[in-house]
Amino acid sequence: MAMKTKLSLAIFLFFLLALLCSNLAIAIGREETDPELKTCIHQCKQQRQYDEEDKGICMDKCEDYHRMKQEREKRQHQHQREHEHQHEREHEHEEDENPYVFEDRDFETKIDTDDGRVMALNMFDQKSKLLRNFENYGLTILEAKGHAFVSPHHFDSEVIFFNVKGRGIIGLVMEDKTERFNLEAGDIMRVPAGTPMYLVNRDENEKLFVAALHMPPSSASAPVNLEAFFGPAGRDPESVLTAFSSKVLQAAFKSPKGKLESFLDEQNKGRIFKIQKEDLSGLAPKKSIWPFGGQFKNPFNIFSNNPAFSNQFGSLFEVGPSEITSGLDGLNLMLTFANITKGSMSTIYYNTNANKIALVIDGEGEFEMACPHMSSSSSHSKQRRSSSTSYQKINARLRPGTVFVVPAGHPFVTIASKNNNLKIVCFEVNAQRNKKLAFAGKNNIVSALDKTAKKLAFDKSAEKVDEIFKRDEEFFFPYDVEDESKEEHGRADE
Ligand SMILES: *[C@@H]1O[C@H](CO)[C@@H](O)[C@H](O)[C@H]1NC(C)=O
Ligand SMILES: [Cu+2]
Repeated sequence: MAMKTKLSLAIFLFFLLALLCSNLAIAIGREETDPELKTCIHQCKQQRQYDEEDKGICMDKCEDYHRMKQEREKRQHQHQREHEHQHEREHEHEEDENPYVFEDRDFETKIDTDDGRVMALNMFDQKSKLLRNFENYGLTILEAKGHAFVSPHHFDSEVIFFNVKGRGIIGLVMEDKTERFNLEAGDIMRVPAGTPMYLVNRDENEKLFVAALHMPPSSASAPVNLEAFFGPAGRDPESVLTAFSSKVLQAAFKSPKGKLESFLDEQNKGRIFKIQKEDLSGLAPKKSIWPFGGQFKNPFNIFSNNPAFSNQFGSLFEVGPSEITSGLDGLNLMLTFANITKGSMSTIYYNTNANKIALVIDGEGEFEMACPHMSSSSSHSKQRRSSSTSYQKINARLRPGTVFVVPAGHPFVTIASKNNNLKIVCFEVNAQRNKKLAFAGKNNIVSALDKTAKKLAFDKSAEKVDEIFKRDEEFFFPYDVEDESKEEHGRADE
């Protein structure tokens, strides 16, 4: 017995030595028969004092140690791989720190003149896998100074305008005439793909802000193009006609050579320019006696509906495809407007089907979202979590002009600062059958769980669970928190 112990010790020491040359060990570990194992077995056989049984035991021990060694190497390897992986992910993360939030610098300037500009955010350009659900959409924002005119143009996408601020006029061209509509704050106007249109700021001083969602025409499903086609124009804005050959222009317009070109040369005012008061009166919409007379639907004001939720902490207005007069019928799109009272928050909720593109139009605040698709171990996160949890907190400060997107299924909150109401307009795409499901508030999905499932899910009695989740307010709450430094401290102690 004593001899066998001594024997195991010898084999152990042998392998310890081998482990010290671990580089070598890793290199050869994958070979069919480990030379070390061969040597070990060979040495067992060479021991003169061993009988056959001793030799057998000796060789078994060799095999055991060999197995252990292999396992250890495997673990080391795995660890190394995981480490490399983590590095990769961290790198990815750094490159695309927060693919869900967009600031000024993420927008492309499409038009920039003295009298106005158009900024565009094409989701397709963002090239993050996490934005797959959004890549067919684009958002443009028009900012026009007093009495500015945006030259007639069309898009090859459907456009849903939302008049954020100011007083506008939109002119839409049909085959044989133009229909004009006044736009007020909160108005939604659908412009079918390809419709020639122009916009005017009918106020002399106040700026006009119009946000527009671009989406592929009904049946198509492809990334949108935010490039406008300016037709009735000249050199600047450049008319699409300038792309055609002189011969084609001569024949098409029955005009002598070069006449049309010099005619086009005369427009040099740019894509947005200020117009005269007398021109403005020529663009004023006619009072329509019969509201359903035209080809286009009148603008629909988002505030004309009762809010879906409203209390002293905020209100939420919604307009969806079921609203026949909204123009959104058949579009699978819902527009929402949240007005979160200063110092309040929206509940933690998610959309079951809709993907949300949100634009902050007034106030400041915070956005938080849980996402399981991003690495949880960013280099600056102090709390390493166990590898099984990987809900990354996406957060951002919100201010006017910030855009954030929330894919379906992702729980999130928005919080208004103590100083101002936070106002957010959202384009929710894929809105059919969508529900907003909340984790907190009067109707929440936890309270709605049946008793047994509640008990099982939390490992607490259903009554205890209800105590936490029961709440009378719905959807908007005060953002009441204890001293923040205390909260941080509590977390660090965990
Ligand atoms: C937002 O809510 C405030 C009350 O908190 C109200 O005075 C204001 O008119 C609302 N604004 C909009 C645009 O609904
Ligand atoms: Cu995600």
